[in-house]
Amino acid sequence: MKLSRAAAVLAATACSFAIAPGAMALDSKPSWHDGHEQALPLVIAHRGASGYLPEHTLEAYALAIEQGADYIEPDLVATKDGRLIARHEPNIGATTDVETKFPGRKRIREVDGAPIDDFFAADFTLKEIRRLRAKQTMPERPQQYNGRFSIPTFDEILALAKKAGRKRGRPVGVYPETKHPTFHAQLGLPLERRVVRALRRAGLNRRRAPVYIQSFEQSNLRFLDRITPVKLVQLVDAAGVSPDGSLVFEKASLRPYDWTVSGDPALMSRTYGFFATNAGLREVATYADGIGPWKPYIVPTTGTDANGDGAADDVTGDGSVDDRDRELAPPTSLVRRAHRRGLEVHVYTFRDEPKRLASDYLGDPAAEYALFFALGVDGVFSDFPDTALAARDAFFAG
Ligand SMILES: [Ca+2]
Ligand SMILES: [Ca+2]
Repeated sequence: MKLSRAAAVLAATACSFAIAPGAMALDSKPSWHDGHEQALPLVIAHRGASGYLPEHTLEAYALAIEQGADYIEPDLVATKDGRLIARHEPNIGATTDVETKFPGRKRIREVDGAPIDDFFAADFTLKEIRRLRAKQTMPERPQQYNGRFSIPTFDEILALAKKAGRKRGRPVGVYPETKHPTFHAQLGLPLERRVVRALRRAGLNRRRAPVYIQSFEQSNLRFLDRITPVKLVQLVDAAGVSPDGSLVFEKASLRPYDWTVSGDPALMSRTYGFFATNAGLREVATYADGIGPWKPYIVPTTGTDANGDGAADDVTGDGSVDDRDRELAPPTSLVRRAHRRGLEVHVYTFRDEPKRLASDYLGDPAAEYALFFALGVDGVFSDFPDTALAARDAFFAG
């Protein structure tokens, strides 16, 4: 029965790591700022409270802060005039109304080796970007805010965090991601020094500042390690999970793109999976403070492949194959091995929608958080910070 299997996985993990729910008292408040060891896993508002409001808008970040998120997470891309703005992709056709405001500006650009026909932030000045309004990209999420919120700069996000932190009496952390660093460098708009300069302007370019910079590429993190004292996180991607629970590496999620263009046979023979090996973790520890793996690196899921075509079947019979058709497999040792090498583990992405939850969770996102908390993760990237915080309260209060 599903419930008992989920409970068994939870119990097994709780035992093997000696962290039973409730074992950590809530009286040790999260003292995560200014370098003290954190008592509770961080809740990182992924693209803001993006489950509720269009992602990467000041309104979405403000809602996340109001809900109590420890960190807000802006993805950063560059404009033509070199300003950093928050967008998940360098192409902005899906997340803004650019097509109606600048219909003639569509073009093909190659992003990480793949041609994309779209509108690109790098072809617009910040002044032009200011005319755009954000759009919800997921059809199952609220659409009524489309066209209402503008596209913020990184400076504006840092200002919001600072102001909101003062108001609530506890810092609002900022967790920027450098998006497609090689792409931006090739355009003559490298992101790294721009990020550091913005942090410096905001008084946050300090080791103990509530800041993590994340990247899916490696060489730009090594460079950042030389030019800023703030904490760095190596993101670890994969393209999918096979029915047998093994990770799939292909296309944009094969390996960091800087490895692909390096010409170095050793790097080109690796996939993202390298980062999850002991050798990979040792390497990451030389330049970063943590890893940001996709969830299945820690709790894989399996599908049923009755017809043997290599793809998971629609077990629930609802006409689509999604996470509800998959079951939890035993957790990996990644969290423990990362901790042994002094690395924090921040996992992405937690979402409330039932179709994004494995069958064992029975549609309850709190069950998923509880499992990852039991496994000892140090942070969760969530589209629904309020759900994450409620799950954290419940788990650590026992
Ligand atoms: Ca991100
Ligand atoms: Ca299904």
